[in-house]
Amino acid sequence: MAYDDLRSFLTTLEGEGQLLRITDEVLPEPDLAAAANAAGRIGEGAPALYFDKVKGFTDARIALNVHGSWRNHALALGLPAATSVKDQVEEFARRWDDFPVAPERREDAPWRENTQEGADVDLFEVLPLFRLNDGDGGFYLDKAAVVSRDPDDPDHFGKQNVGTYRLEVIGRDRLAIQPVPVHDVALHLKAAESRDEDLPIAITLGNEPVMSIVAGMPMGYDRSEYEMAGALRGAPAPIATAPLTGFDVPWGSEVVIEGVIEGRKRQIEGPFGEFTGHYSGGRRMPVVRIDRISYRTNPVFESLYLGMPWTEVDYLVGPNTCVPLLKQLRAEFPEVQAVNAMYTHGLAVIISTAKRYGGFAKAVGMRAMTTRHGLGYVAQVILVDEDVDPFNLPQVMWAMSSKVNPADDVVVIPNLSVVELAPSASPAGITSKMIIDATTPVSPDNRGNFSTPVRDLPETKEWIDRLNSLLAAR
Ligand SMILES: [Mn+2]
Repeated sequence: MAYDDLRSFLTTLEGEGQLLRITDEVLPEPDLAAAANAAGRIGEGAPALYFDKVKGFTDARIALNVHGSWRNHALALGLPAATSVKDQVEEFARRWDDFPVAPERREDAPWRENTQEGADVDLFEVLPLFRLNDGDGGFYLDKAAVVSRDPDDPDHFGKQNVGTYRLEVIGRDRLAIQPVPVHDVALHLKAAESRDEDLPIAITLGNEPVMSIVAGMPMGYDRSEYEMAGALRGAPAPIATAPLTGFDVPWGSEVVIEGVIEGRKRQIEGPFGEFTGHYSGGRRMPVVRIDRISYRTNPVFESLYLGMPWTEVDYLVGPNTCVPLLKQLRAEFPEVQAVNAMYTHGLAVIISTAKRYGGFAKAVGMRAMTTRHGLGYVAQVILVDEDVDPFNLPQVMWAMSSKVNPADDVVVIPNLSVVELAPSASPAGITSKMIIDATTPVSPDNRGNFSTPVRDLPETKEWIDRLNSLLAAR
């Protein structure tokens, strides 16, 4: 089941018991963010939250925590709500191989119903804005898909980028944007500024749920996010042409904001409580001028709470970070079994791999650091044997505690690149990185006393089934 817009997904969530309508009147601050924060503390079954009685707003519909549990993430992919995390990642990886699936261009986009242009542009009239964490410097749009094109190759569909970047509202027609250097929009902006031009952009809010997953996924520069969304949806992604920029945007979005990133202009942006679970302070960032807003009648404002894990962002960028790394590593090292990159967008990664020969696992770890995503993340890699499930943290801790001889198995490489937001980096953007090889050494790396591992008994699997059916029959 593929959803063409946010509203149809919210309807399904409600039918599955995975959307909670808050019918009491609430305060915009701190209630909205605190409720979304609380949803992340409830656990794997947490619902999406829907508010439409917010004090001070005569007209507001706010959806939070839409991807904020494994049940909701499964439903977004059209899987049964109870699908395990491991099965969701495996199904994600299977669908990845269907790339590219051409999008379907449609007319009559619902966001054409209402328009603000030029001097009439006023974000505060369209969106019920509220702050998330109590140290944030302002209102943020943190779950938008930002569309831009490569100024040096504007007709290349794959180089057109769709990404999620944090956006601070700094005026009724102005935003500040954070283009992290390892991300595609920064390349586009750099190209525009080197020509002394502005960079046109389209910002879409309230998107169908797979588009939100793809917009936060590390992908090759010239691979189209729409063609990937088609693969993951199992159906072509519906797109439409944005009226001002002519860019391709999701057909079903609630709001489409168009304008330009003004070339060579910077303004203070922040602070903002980030996906790292820490604030990033105020820094000089590029500025967006909004020239046109198109929006559905009675738009739903979708936002996302983020902070100390787990919060919605951890679900949103969990599987979508694991699978690209798995695919890139396996292309060169078919021995790689599974990748768990669900910790802080892959700042820490656990990889299970078979070993070709002694020293092999450490090479896999170094390769993970030099993937496209790894250049900005992957600061710590734990390697485990092929029979250890990297999603099973007790097994990973067993491997760490029983297989690692620190002098031989911990490798620290100084002064590598990392996103500036990484709190432990010093200076910002530079960090040492670490490989912990928790695999069993193999020849000619003859170390330790690993000759006789204890395995599950051959009959154990049969007994699992037997115990489960006896328990079910009680
Ligand atoms: Mn891209």
